[in-house]
Amino acid sequence: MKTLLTTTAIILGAVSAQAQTVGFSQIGSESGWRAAETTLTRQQAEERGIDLRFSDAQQRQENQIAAIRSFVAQGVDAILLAPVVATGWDSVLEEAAEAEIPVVLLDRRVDSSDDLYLTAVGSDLVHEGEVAGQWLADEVGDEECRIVELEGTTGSSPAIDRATGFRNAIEGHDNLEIVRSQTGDFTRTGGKEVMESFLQAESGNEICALYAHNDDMALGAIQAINEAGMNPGEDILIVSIDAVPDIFQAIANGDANATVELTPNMAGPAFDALEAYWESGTEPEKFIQTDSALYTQDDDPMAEYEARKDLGY
Ligand code: GYE
Repeated sequence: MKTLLTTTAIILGAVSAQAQTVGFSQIGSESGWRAAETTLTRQQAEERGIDLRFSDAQQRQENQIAAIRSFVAQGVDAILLAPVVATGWDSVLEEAAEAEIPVVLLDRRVDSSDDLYLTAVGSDLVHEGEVAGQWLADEVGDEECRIVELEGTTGSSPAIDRATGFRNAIEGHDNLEIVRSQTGDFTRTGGKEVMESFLQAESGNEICALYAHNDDMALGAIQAINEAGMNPGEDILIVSIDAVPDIFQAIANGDANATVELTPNMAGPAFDALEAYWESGTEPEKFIQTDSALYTQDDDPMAEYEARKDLGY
């Protein structure tokens, strides 16, 4: 009897662990933040005995749709999706729903009906833009300030919402004006190239501040500003979003001024929600929100750098 129970327990344990297979359709590795998200998702899956099937979409929606279809065909137990853009997901999400495979969205949103996914884990993207805009408004006071903006990937929810949030915050501050805005695709190279074109186009005119939708673009822009013989963080104020380690080094050097934190650990809350759902059918909230703290030169940037530098950025 005793041996039978032990064997059953082992089999059951093994089956349930083996059964938890999760497909992860990741956008790519356009930024240090996304690389850290991938690292932490792999770590979280390993710690929980989840078999993670990873797919890198190289920034292309069609690759993500193909990956989701392949996960459905494999009969995985859940799908994690970081959607590169906000639109065009209805049909593939319907296919996963028909196969009764729960989908959890990570860090970005879709415009599909929320009954097509189990939950979405992410920050309040509009609020992030508002925090950045409020910091700049407080920093420059009544001074005239001509702002250039490095936008994220066109059509992505962070690019749309962070632009909206920033404009909400500077509304009513007539001394603050966005004079140029263009996508740098969330990459350092994109940030550098577009900032170079802003500096050329605005030569002779003063650029007071740069608002970048993520730190990687800001770090590329800092290079461009330095190469143009100007002082980033002084001649041009710089505020961005993510809180990657390198931006804290730049803040410590005076090359950048402020960043809004976005935790790369989206998988923790996502797997918690999935485990409760698998175990007891508990339906999570439709949106699991992560915090968005502001960091400036007053927040011991080198200590923040040290705390983050080994997190897989
Ligand atoms: O801010 C950026 C990445 O989707 C919110 O994507 C995320 C953004 C993040 O490229 O670094």
